Amino acid sequence: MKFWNYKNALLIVLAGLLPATVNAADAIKGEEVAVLTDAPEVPPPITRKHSTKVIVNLETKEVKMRLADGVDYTFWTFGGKVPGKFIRIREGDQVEFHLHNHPSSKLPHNIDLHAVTGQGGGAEGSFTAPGHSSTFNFKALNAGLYVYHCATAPVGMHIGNGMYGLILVEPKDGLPKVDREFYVMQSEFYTKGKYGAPGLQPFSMAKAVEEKADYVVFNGNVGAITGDKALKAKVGDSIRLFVGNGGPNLVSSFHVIGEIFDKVYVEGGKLVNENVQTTLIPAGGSAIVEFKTQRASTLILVDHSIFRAFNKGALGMIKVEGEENKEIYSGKTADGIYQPEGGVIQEMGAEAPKQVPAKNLEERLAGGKRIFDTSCFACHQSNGQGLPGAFPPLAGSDFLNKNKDKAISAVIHGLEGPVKVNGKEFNSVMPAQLLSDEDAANVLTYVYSMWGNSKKVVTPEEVKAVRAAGKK
Ligand code: HEC
Ligand SMILES: [Cu+2]
Repeated sequence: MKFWNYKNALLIVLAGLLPATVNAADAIKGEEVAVLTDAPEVPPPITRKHSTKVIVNLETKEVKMRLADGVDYTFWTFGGKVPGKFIRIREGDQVEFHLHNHPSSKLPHNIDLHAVTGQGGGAEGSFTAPGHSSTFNFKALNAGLYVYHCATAPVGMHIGNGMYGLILVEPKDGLPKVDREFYVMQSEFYTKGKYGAPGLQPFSMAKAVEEKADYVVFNGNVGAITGDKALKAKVGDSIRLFVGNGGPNLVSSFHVIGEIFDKVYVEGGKLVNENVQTTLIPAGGSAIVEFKTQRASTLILVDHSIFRAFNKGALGMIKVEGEENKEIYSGKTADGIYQPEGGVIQEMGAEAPKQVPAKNLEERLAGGKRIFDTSCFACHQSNGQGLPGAFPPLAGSDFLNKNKDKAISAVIHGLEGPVKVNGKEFNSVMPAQLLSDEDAANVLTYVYSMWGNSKKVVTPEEVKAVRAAGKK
């Protein structure tokens, strides 16, 4: 055989071998129906080592649900909740996607999966009228954590009403094993009434266009993962959060108060960053963050665009149970007095500058409103409604209305440990408010005059007496 023939024979053999090996790993073997979960649950990790045909069944549905305490909203959903069902597949899988639009829907919907390489990410093949189903197929070419959303016109309105979720395409070799995985998705809502305005709130197109969100939330409503509904973990657990941002408009500065992310899969892709405090998650984007819990505490999830966290709802919790570890964090070990220039400065904080006392109830209420709007509303919220699981309500609060001295003491001395307000337990810390007797009297009189409270009047003399009696 001539050399030429050898070479060709070799090439032919190679050409035969190469595709064969690629095909063996990539061949679709068998089929399965995808397990879908509601947030904060995540479907179990994929353990199979081959590609398969995955059948996904997802239903669009328009449902009225809670947006905040006393506030309802008609959400448009993938699977009946916001965010939509979590879908977990493996790189190389062949997906047969069935989108069903519930007969009770008022509108047609479709789905654009960012994990799809194809026209409209599937939107073009999935436009579905109420009471109909659409089927399309795609191959999961790229591993990563991807957002999906409705892309029916007006697109902003379908996304703004809750139509988004996450699909994870696990890399062929899987993700490293962790103890707990959670699904968290941020998004905003634009309502006719402002934050906390009660009743069924319609969508505001005008505010959405101006990007003036009334609510910024994790997992579809204010308090979805706080208090009793906090995510739970144990000391020593490795935790992985699949974090998405549905938008429709805002970029999230995702941060967990009290933790450092050991790893961030930046933008939900392959690049891993380490030792990260805050990670930016674009609208229509994601991140995978991982950390290990080292001590018992309540970790607070926030959008560090911080007014969103404390005034619009972008706040969640992970309760980590187990040992406190004083070496990692000691808590306060000393509370000393700091007087670089003698006692003068302290005086100033509490009492000076000398104030003109209120001459009548009207002036007391006006002064009180000013204090409330600067010192109290950030925690107790603008209508005194509080934040479930975090800050007790002042509106209609039995604690407040029952005992004036205790209310005064809470304001001037602070309050910590378990308290019951309207049957709900709070166990947190209210810092002492640095207010003069006059200001404390004004703000409490104002609070008592508002939101169905008992209209008690608090005088500076009463505040002075409680101050003199000291913290009980
Ligand atoms: C940094 C957040 C924060 C600020 C600011 C704050 N509070 Fe509180 N407040 C709390 C927390 C937390 C509690 C519950 C404490 C506990 O769990 O023991 C509380 C409890 C109270 C209570 C008793 C419980 C109830 O709901 O009736 C009153 C009254 C109260 N606060 C009034 C005020 C007033 C008036 C101001 C402004 C001058 C104010 N607070 C500022 C966080 C805050
Ligand atoms: Cu839609």
